[in-house]
Parts: sequence; structure tokens; C-alpha cells
Amino acid sequence: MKTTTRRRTARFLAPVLALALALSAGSPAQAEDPPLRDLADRHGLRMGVAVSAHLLDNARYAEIAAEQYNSVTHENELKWESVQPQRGQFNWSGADRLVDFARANGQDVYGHTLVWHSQLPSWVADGGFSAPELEGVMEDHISTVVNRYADDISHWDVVNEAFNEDGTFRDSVFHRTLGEDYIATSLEMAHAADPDARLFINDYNVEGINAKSDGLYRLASSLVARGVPLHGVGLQSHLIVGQVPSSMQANIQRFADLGLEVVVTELDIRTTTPASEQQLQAQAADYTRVFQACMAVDGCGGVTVWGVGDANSWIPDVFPGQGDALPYDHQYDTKPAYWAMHEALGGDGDPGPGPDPDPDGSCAVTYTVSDQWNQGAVINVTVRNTGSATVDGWSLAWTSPTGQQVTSAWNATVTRTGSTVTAEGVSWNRTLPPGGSATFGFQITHQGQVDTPDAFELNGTACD
Ligand code: G2I
Repeated sequence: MKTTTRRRTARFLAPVLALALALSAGSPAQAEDPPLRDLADRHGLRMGVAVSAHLLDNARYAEIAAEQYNSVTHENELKWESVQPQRGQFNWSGADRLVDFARANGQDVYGHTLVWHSQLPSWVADGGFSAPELEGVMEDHISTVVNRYADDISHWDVVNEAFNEDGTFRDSVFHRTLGEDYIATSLEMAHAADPDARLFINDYNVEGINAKSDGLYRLASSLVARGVPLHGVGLQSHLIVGQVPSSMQANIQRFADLGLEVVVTELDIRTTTPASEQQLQAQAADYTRVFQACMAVDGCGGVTVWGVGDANSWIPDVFPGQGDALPYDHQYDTKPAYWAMHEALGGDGDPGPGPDPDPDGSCAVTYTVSDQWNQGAVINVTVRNTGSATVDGWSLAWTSPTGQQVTSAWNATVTRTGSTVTAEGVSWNRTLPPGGSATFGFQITHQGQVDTPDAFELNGTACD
């Protein structure tokens, strides 16, 4: 929630990466295997999960959500009917619980969602508001919610599911009352409430190139051309085994070419239940395909899976006889899909013991310029303990060109003395166990030169 000290977790942008296919049998993750979030951090990628706040009472559910993912999305608790069920009556309990959880676990929060025809209370949907009245209702809701979480939520699905399958705009109280400009208006309102938030339009069945994604593309192009604050598109990706669109990478690329970030926001890949071993293997191959499509495009920010395990997925309620769509099964054990993600992110993808950490004891650093403009830039850094001893309190140092000033930082204290920049861990990430990592970010001003340092020292010792 908003505090006087701004704490914004890292923004996520992906470099181009080569991948390998991973198919292996399910089993619990071994202690030696790095969790998905550490692998994703190395690439500056979001590896997120949708969480239902009340399910955090289940210790195994909470453990997976905390250990494996660097980002969480509220499955329902930030939706309009949850947050403002009656006009002017805001209920933050569910939403706050997950934001607190994310803080405690050093995770980003991806905000879902502000303006959506579904899970919309009837006082809005059937309120009979005039256009100016509805704009007032939207402005009150958007500004209150975005402002409350400005310190914690880096990205927002501002508008959800605005399109019909043929690429025309979906009928909703918003479209009926305000026309298609309700989308630009919503983005402007969110931007006014938190100018640092990355603002998205999110939809399903827009993963490949088709009539619906063409509609989204036309809208995104026109909003970008008009200077409306749109920063990305979310491809929900509620997919079916064997049906990952072959044009997914090309589709991601065309949005990235507009200068937009693309996030796979709600990945699950369903099958008939109970899934056979063969279906689970085919599903794993499909998870690999989705990660390949994202990671091959510079500008794909990462992937969020829509639920912790098959026991809690929305799918069987809506598609009876289907499901088993997530990386963990009904007992919260890993499935082949988990190991496919693991290998796609650069892990060994092997349910057996992972490779030993570097026996020499050292550190590895990923330094990513994730955003850059004339005289400023946003930098994300992941420092990883590749040694065999716990680092209790870390300080990472490197040199940077003169003329650069650090103007803000998140998840670390970043200072500059002469040409040396020093980042120190904060309370929740100061300890790095063997194999553990911390990701932090900072913003700089510069005089035209933003190069990547090639040497780092962790507590005075050179990193790999
Ligand atoms: O439908 C799958 C997703 C499609 N994209 C937008 C997402 O927000 C949507 O998520 C699902 C949740 O996973 C479900 O959990 O949205 C559903 C509602 O449209 C959620 O289902 C609802 C049930 O319909 C309600 O009966 C229930 O009270 O979840 C509520 C809270 O558990």
C-alpha cells in the first residue's frame, strides 16, 4: 500500500534467448534445483502466478507461490465487485493480503483488473449512468485503486476483454455509454493516478494472429499513435493442449514492434481430465512453445500462470471434464509442464538433483537496461550467490561513466561515490543463500551513454 518511501519492484523486459525443449516425468522439485523465479530473474523476466488470497492458508500453496514465482496476480480480489461492491464502499482485505504476501517475499504484483464487463457489480452495470456520470464512477474507482497500490503494483490490466471474436468492440456498459474511447479514457485515468505504472490491455484468444488480435492490434496502434499512455498488451493464453497458435511469436513481435511490452498474463493449457501421461508430455511441449515464443522476442516481459495447482483452477467449473492445465497437480507436485518451464528458463529441466553450485564460491550478475530515453534509463540487476556459503548482507559494486546520477532505486539502496556505484540489500533480500538471488532496479540520468558494466564485486570479491 502507499507509503511515503516509494518501493517499486523491478520492471521486466526480456532479452533474446536460445532455448531447449524439456520433457521429463513429474516429481517434487529437488532442493538443488533453482526455483523458477531465480531462473527468470537471470533474464529479467516476470515468472508470475495467479493467487487466491484465501488459499494462502494452505501452507503448500503459499510455499509454492512464494518460492517459485517473482510476481503474483490477484485471481479475483482486485476486481471491481471485490474492491468496490457498493458505491463508495471499498473493501481491501483480500487485495491487501496478497500485496502483503508479495512484499514479504520480494515479489512484484501485476494488477488485475480495473475496467471489465465481468465481475462488475450491478450498481455499475445497471446503474443507468449518463456518460459524464459513468466517467466519474470510473475515475473514482481507477484513481482510488491505482493510487492505493502505487508503491506495490508495477503493471495494470487497465482494460480487460474489450473485444469480440471478430475483432469488433464488445458490448458493455462502458462501450455502450462512452464508445470505444472508454479505453483511452481508462488509460489516462490510471496514468494520472500513478504515472510510473505500466498500463496494459488484456484479452483472451489473441495469442496468435487472427481477427480478434487484429482488432487489438488496430486499437493498440492507434492509441500509441495518439500518445495515449498504453505500455503493453496482455495475452491471457487460456490454451488447449495441441493448440498453441503457430503464429504466437510473430504476434508478440508485431506488438513489440509498436514499442509495447507483451506479457503472457494468464497461462494455462487444458486437456481432458484426468490427463494421461501422454497428454502431460504434450502439455509440457506446449508450455515450452509458449516460453519460446515469449523469450524469442525482445520486449516480451514474461509469463504468469493462472493458478498454483490443478486443484484450484477455474477450468473445471467452466469446462466440465477439462482441466489439469497448470504446472502443479492436484497434490501440488510438479508436472512435466513445470520442468518444461524450468528448462526453457535455462534450468536443467531435470527432476533429479540439480548441478552443484560453483564450488569456488562466487557470484553472478545480470545487468539489464530495461528502458532508455534521451537522458534517462531504468536498469534492473540480479545478483546471485553461486558459492556454497550464505551471504549475510550483500553489497554489490561496479564502476559507471561520469555524468550518470542515480535518481531512484527499488529493492536495494543504490549510491554513487566518484565513479563507483554501490547497491546494498534491504531487509527482505539482504541474505543470499547458496543459489539464491536478489533483483533490484534503479533509475539514472545520463548524458547519452548507458553502457553495461563488465565487472562487479560482491562484498569486495569479483563476480563471474
Ligand atoms: O475465466 C478465467 C479468467 C479469464 N480472464 C480474466 C480472469 O479474471 C478470469 O479469471 C477467473 C478466475 O480464475 C475465477 O476464479 O475469473 C472468474 C470469474 O469470471 C473467477 O471465477 C469466479 C467464480 O465465477 C465465482 O463464482 C467465484 O465467487 O470466482 C469467484 C471467486 O472465487
